[in-house]
Amino acid sequence: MAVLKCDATIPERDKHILIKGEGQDGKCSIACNSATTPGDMTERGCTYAGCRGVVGGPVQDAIQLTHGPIGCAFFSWGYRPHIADSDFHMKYTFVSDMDESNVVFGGEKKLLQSIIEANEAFPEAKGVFIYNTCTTALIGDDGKDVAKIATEKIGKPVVFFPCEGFRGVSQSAGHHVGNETIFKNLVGTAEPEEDSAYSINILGDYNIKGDLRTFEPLFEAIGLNIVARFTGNVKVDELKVMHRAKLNVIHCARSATYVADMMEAKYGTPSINVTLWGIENMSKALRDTAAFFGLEHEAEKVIKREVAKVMPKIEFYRKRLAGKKVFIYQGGPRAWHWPELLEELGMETIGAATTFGHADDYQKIYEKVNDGAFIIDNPNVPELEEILLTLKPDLFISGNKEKYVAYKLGVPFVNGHTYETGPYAGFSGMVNFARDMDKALSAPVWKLVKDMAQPVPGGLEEEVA
Ligand code: CFM
Repeated sequence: MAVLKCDATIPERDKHILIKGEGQDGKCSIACNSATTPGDMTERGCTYAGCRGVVGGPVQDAIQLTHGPIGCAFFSWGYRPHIADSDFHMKYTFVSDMDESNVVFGGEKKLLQSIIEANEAFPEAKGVFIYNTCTTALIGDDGKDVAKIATEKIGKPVVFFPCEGFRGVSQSAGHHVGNETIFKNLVGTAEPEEDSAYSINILGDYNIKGDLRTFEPLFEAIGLNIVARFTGNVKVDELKVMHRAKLNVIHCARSATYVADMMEAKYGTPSINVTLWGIENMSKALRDTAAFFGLEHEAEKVIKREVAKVMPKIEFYRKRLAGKKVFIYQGGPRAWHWPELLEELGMETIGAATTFGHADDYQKIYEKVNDGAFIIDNPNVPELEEILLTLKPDLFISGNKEKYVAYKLGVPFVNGHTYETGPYAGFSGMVNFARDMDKALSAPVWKLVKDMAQPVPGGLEEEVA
């Protein structure tokens, strides 16, 4: 019998479920990062989504041009709040708008024309990023060649991302393509006017709802210069010189380790892994980074000052949140970052899931949850409903796609992807996170829902009960 009732017709899903317990030798042997089982209504994104939406999209002064049908451009535009000093990339999206006749006769001419037109309309852009889609890959358009011709024509870097949607099993492959393409086409193509011995890149932060402003000033306060962010609030010109930083500080290990590895191989740039969420983690991130440069003393001063500012507020929320049980469903790493934050607030992670996590992500989740915790890879909506009804978490942390599932079932919800208010990074962000969880849990509406709502007769709730 399937672990979850709703999986009776897709027994393959059982391999993607694990309950932490004895006899597992500390190893999380869950099936993950593999092709979705046919019939499973997956919530995953495609390779194009991971490349255009996650890694390339935040670059603030590039023309973000989708080579494909207009729907691909529309649905990858504007949903992720990776804000920047210039809102060019959020305000506009561009597409070659492939239609049936272009599919029959080829879209290369149309792509070249789109690049030229877009550049004429927005001469302030510092480059053009072209993202390949399933359609244009299947008909064999040579976007790379078009990019080469266009670079000469417009005199700016035109970068082609081979991120056709079907290329990998999830958006995770798109991160890889995004890293590799930016590395090969931009990194090291210019030299900075000034060089600093105390310089870092922040890799794998995308400035969701302004995350950067919570921690950038802290790194600067200990005496460090940030050359480039990969890719939150970054400019094309900053990506070109990022090879000159002395250290890569990796925040999202899933989406940005690739570029760190390539920089290490080519330029010898060392890197460290950090987590910029949570009081303990943020302190450790500053400490570890500072230690590389011999700035330990400065770091301690900053940590002491900043932690003192937020601790009274954290204590306030800790009293209100302690003991609450949480189910987490994130794209990848956040599912292993949040349990640590929740623990700082006295809360417990009773279940965790990711959309596209790899084995290393699941191992980290496994090590951070207690025995009996429910771990599931890439859950679909019926599975989520069943989990929320049987596990009965006090709080569900997930994303926009799952928000209404939680609301309908009367489960308090916090958006861990794009945040309720945010930002959630850094010391000050931890206060926002705690406050949003408290708001979700204490909202009077849940009592009304529980008192007044009637389950659908014969619905899932009855069946599970
Ligand atoms: Fe890294 Fe991200 Fe995440 Fe991610 Fe994402 Fe995101 Fe996420 Mo949503 S880069 S892997 S592809 S931390 S958009 S900012 S929140 S699923 S866990």
